[in-house]
Amino acid sequence: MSKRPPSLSAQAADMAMQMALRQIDFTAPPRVAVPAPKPQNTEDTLALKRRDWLLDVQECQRALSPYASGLLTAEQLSGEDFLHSFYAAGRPVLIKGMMTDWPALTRWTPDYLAETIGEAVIEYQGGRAGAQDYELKKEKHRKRAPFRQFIAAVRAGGNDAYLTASNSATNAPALAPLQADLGPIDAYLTRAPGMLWIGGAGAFTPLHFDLTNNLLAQVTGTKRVILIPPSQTKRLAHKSHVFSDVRDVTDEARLKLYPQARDVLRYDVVLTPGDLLFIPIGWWHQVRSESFSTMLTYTGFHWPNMGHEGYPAG
Ligand SMILES: O=C(O)CCC(=O)C(=O)O
Repeated sequence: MSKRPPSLSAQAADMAMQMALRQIDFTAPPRVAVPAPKPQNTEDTLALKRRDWLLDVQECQRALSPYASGLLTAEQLSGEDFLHSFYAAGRPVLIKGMMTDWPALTRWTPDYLAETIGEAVIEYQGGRAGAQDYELKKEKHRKRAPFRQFIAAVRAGGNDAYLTASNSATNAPALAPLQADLGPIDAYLTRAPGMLWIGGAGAFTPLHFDLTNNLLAQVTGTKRVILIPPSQTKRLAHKSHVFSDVRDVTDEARLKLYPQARDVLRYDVVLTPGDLLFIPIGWWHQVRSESFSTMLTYTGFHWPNMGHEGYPAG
């Protein structure tokens, strides 16, 4: 039975809600103002050390079995299997073969996108080259341009301009013509619209975690994702909101500053067109586009995804 697509204003409201749930935009006032627990005395410090000890021991135990650890690749995973083995378990998985009938997989070249959206003005994250804090200071980096001009900029490559999930709500009306090229992923997701990412080779999202479970759907080009389990947090200089001061665990200069991040347990994965990557809440990740890339992210799962409630935002 075909469902009527939601209206554009409903889509924009839905995307704004999804962004709020991810709580990546931390310049917005926190919805739940729980003060960050600061270790004030030796009792608190000892409690933290004991928690880190337990996380390490549990990680070592999981490493005993490939059923319990590692990043698995699955082919056309059913909703039941996804729920029981990955969503409920809080375990990442790379899933292939779920997007084979999406027209976008063959259509979404830079030329096609530029022709389809043309001169419509869109919002993107700009002025990122040379800035370190473009995720932390998202608002400062919001820019606008005719879509065709934006595509020309990302085609040239680099990290300066990137259309990200934080631009989704604003861009919903302008980018609506692209919706027809996407398909549903009914096994895992409601029909809530995804959030679009468009960037060039070199676009980089620094190390952070999300406050929701998140499904990445790669459409065009390739992206290299590094996933790090929550058990490794003590090695990642977690000071600001959901971000790691390490920023990039492949950057020797950063590793010199944060040597404890060298030995971090990590899983590297390259996303190619048609791949889905499930990133559970709290898993650290950094993402680098290896070519012109388009991708959608979804948080509208069939199962509860409200872990952000009560996050001590600080
Ligand atoms: O693809 C990217 O650049 C970042 C995606 C991401 O980190 C996220 O959706 O949380």
